[in-house]
Amino acid sequence: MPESPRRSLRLGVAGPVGTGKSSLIATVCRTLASELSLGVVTNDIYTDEDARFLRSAGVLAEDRIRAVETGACPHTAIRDDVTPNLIAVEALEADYALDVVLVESGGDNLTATFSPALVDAQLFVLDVAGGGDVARKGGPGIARADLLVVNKTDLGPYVGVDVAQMVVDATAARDGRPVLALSRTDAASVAALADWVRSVLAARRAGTHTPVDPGPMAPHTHADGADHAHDHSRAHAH
Ligand SMILES: Nc1nc2c(ncn2[C@@H]2O[C@H](COP(=O)(O)OP(=O)(O)O)[C@@H](O)[C@H]2O)c(=O)[nH]1
Ligand SMILES: [Mg+2]
Repeated sequence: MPESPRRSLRLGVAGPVGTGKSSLIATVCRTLASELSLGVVTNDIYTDEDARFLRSAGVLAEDRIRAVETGACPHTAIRDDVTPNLIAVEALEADYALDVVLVESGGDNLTATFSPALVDAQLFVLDVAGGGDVARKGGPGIARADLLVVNKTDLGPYVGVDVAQMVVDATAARDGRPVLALSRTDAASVAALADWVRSVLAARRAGTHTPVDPGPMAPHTHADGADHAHDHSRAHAH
């Protein structure tokens, strides 16, 4: 079936809680909203906190920012059953002629990634405050997301992290895939992030962008054990 002319570039933003995903999305919107038509879908477990934050940042019209409440473990909604997210993305695309939709994951551990059924490309966000060794721990997002962001580089001196070394370690874990050292206080890094979004959009429009599945989650258990009723055995065996 031919793709709808209104189909946007769907860009996933994954990474642990607090690494700066919502802030990064706000920065992308602030930087690109004057040249591209943008929309955002957030994934919160029980609230629409991220959508509220982004709406209050005032970077896009409020209705261009939609919340999906996942109600369970966030990686389920971006990987195993992407239907509620796809519905939200397609509704945005139907309402606006969009160039790019950014989908923020609910924030999980180091191993949650988006299914290529939901997004065309994805960023994985780490921050320097999470420790300089985190990039070496690997995992599908760190190793194979389309772009790895090492965020909050401005905090390096305060948390005793050598940002340059962290970028070297991250690059080594990625087999040549790109790593971006980012801080919202560093205009050059923000410009580089915007350029990356533009380049993926251009590649997708030229038909030269191939969505990549970073791979399933590693086996894991959940702290809430017996009460945890979801099943994501398609992605991995417990
Ligand atoms: N110092 C610094 N703080 C940042 C930066 N980006 C985000 N933050 C802060 O990090 C915290 C978590 O950011 P948020 O975007 O909510 O993270 P999320 O949970 O991944 O969506 C907030 O207090 C942000 O203000 C940055 O570039 N530098
Ligand atoms: Mg957030």
